[in-house]
Order: sequence, then structure tokens, then C-alpha cells
Amino acid sequence: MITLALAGKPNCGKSTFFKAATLANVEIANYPFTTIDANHGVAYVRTPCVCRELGTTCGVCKDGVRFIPIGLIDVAGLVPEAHKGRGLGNQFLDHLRQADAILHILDASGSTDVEGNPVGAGSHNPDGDIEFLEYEMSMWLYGILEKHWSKIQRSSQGKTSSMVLSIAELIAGLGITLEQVKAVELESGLDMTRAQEPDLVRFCRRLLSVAKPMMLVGNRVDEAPDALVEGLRNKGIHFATSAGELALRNAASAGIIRYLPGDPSFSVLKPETLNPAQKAGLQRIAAVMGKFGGTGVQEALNHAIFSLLDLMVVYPVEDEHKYSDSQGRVLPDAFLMKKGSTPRDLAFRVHTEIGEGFLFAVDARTKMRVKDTHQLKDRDIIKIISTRR
Ligand SMILES: Nc1nc2c(ncn2[C@@H]2O[C@H](COP(=O)(O)OP(=O)(O)O)[C@@H](O)[C@H]2O)c(=O)[nH]1
Ligand SMILES: [Mg+2]
Repeated sequence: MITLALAGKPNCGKSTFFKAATLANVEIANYPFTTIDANHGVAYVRTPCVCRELGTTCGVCKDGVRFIPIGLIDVAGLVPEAHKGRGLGNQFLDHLRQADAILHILDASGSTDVEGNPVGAGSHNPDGDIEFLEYEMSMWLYGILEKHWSKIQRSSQGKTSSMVLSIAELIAGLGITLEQVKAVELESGLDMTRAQEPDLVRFCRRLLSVAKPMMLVGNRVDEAPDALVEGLRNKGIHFATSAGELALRNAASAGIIRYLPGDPSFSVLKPETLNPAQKAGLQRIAAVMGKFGGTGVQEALNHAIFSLLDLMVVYPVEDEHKYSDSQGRVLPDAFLMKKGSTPRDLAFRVHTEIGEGFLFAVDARTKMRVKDTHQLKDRDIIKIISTRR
């Protein structure tokens, strides 16, 4: 499963974001909430379901809104010099292995210092926190390379191509591929055999930006002074109120409001059940949503999947006329796939055996056969013909 990690200093709201994003989706997408361990969960990206466009109803989406599961990891908070073992040290970096992309959660309210200690809203400029995650990650990766560097040099006998292979082998477990190492080595123009510490640190930074793309989420925006928000705005930051999203999802689960994650606003269903404090709380959230176009939590997840990772949604079906599987379930699955994926890739995604027996595919919209080299498009509905089933 495509997995995102939430990283940042302590107290920026990672766990609140995690809770908000993983909690109430059980009912929304009717997908089992899986806690693989304490800080792994299932979140969802939001997309308009194709069923509406096809003039059918699928039974999976909610009012035409489809939620597709992704993995989410709430990574241990990190402090400056974590790569040297400070705070929880390298533990957070270990969690990043499984991540396809990273949401760097910032405390946009400036209520916490660089170590995450509470200092009062507006007292710490979050601008200074932006750099440090990339720095810590680069130094962590550099530390791994450095530890094995003399061995890498010896075993590759001064040949750059062998060095690249050895590096890729060493860091394969971090979710960094040989192709990525090769591409960054080529782009760097670096003579690996003579690389010095600053060269390698730069190399590590670039490699991480390719293998673990990162986006900035300015959380706690509900308590952020305007001056801080304005200062952060031109840095490509996505603002969020995780606490607001959590409250809304809880209220929606309780049937108090009507709200789907990612909606720009909500409506109160049972005003009579609210006490004055709850009313005021919801009004505060509504005001923040009005200002930022929503709570920002769903938007951040969607941005990571559809923009940062550039994934698309493909619907596999077995009956191209009814858009259903063999049991008559309409559009039961929606897969997130890399752009450039082919019908054969989709077949393997459905099942290894289906992939191995792949013959051809049919575009369910046009009922036309598509070649296995054909690149799938976003929102494609595809029937796979395979010798196996
Ligand atoms: N006002 C406000 N407080 C938040 C928000 N997100 C988190 N917090 C608070 O920030 C503190 C730290 O949150 P937590 O999720 O434990 O942070 P973590 O250490 O990064 O996991 C808690 O007191 C949260 O209630 C938010 O969006 N708005
Ligand atoms: Mg936490």
C-alpha cells in the first residue's frame, strides 16, 4: 500500500493529524481500520467516483465521493541533532523506510520552540523549522554511507558504476531504488571515487528528495497569528487544523454534523443536542475553514498522493458492461497507480497470477481492446483478460 509518513518536531500535532486522518474513515469507506502497530494506520485519499459519470451507483462511494485507502505512519518526534542520537534519535528515521512520501508537519502557530517545548502562541517562528528535517534526514543517510564508505571503495576498485551498485545495495532497505541512486549520481556529475563529505551530504539530500518527496503542512493554523500565516504562505505550505478535523470527524460519527473529510464546510444536523461550548467550538472551526477553504487535513493527503507522488486512480472490473466484478459488485476497487502504468501492471496489482496469465485488456468506457504497452489514464476503468483467474 502507498504509505505516507508524518514527521516533525514534538508537539507540532503529528498524532492529532494521524488520529484525525485514520479515525472515522471506518464508516466512510467501509474499510476495516487496521492498526498494524501503535503508529501505523489506514487513511484515505478523496476522489470523485467514476460511477456518477457512468450513470450508475457503486455502493462503495459516499454521495459520489470515493475514499481510497493509503498507509499512514505517525513517526516519533525529532529534535535537532537527532541523527547523532539526540531525543529518540534514529528511531524516527527508521520509520521513514516504509514511506513513499513525507508530510513535514510544522507548528504554524509558533507555540512551540525548536525542540517542541510549549512557549506560547506566536513566540517561535516556524520558518526556522522548515530546514531541519531535510538536514537531519540527509545527515542520517550520510551517516550510513560514511560507515560503509571504505568498504564500498575497496570492493568497487575505483569504478563509479560498481560504487553506485554497492550504495544502492546498502540502502535498498530504506526504500531507495537502484534507478534512483543511478539517476541522482548521473545528475550530480560527481566523481564518486573522490567524493568528500560535503559532496556526499549533498548527494544524500538530493537522493532523499527524489526517493522520499516531502511537503510542508502548517498545522495548528487555528491558533496561528496572522503575521506567521502570511510569512509562511509564500513557501508553498499547506495549512491545516488537525484538531479541527478530529473534532469534525468525531461529530460526524456521532451524527451531530454532516461532513465528509475534505468538504469545505459542514452542516449541523442536530443543533438541539449541542451545549454552548460545543456550539462555540464548531463555530470556531467553521471560521477557520472559511478562511482556508477547509481543515486542510484531507487536502494535504490528496496533495501528497496526486501531486507530490503524481499517482492516478484506476478501476479494475470483470464485466465491462456492468462495470462490476464477477459477483456483480459495481466498481469494487479503485487502485492508486503510478503514471505510465500499463494494463499488465494493473493485472499484477490485482493478483500476481492474473498478471502472469495476462492476455489483453479492454477499456470499459469504449469497450475497445487496449495493448499491454498502452499507458493507462487517470480514472480509467479496465477489464483484464487473463488465462488465470
Ligand atoms: N489548536 C490546535 N491544537 C493542536 C492542533 N493539532 C494538535 N494540537 C495540539 O498540540 C499538542 C500536541 O499534539 P500532538 O498531536 O500530540 O503532537 P505530536 O507530538 O507532534 O504528536 C496537543 O495539545 C494537541 O491538542 C491543531 O490543529 N490546533
Ligand atoms: Mg505524537
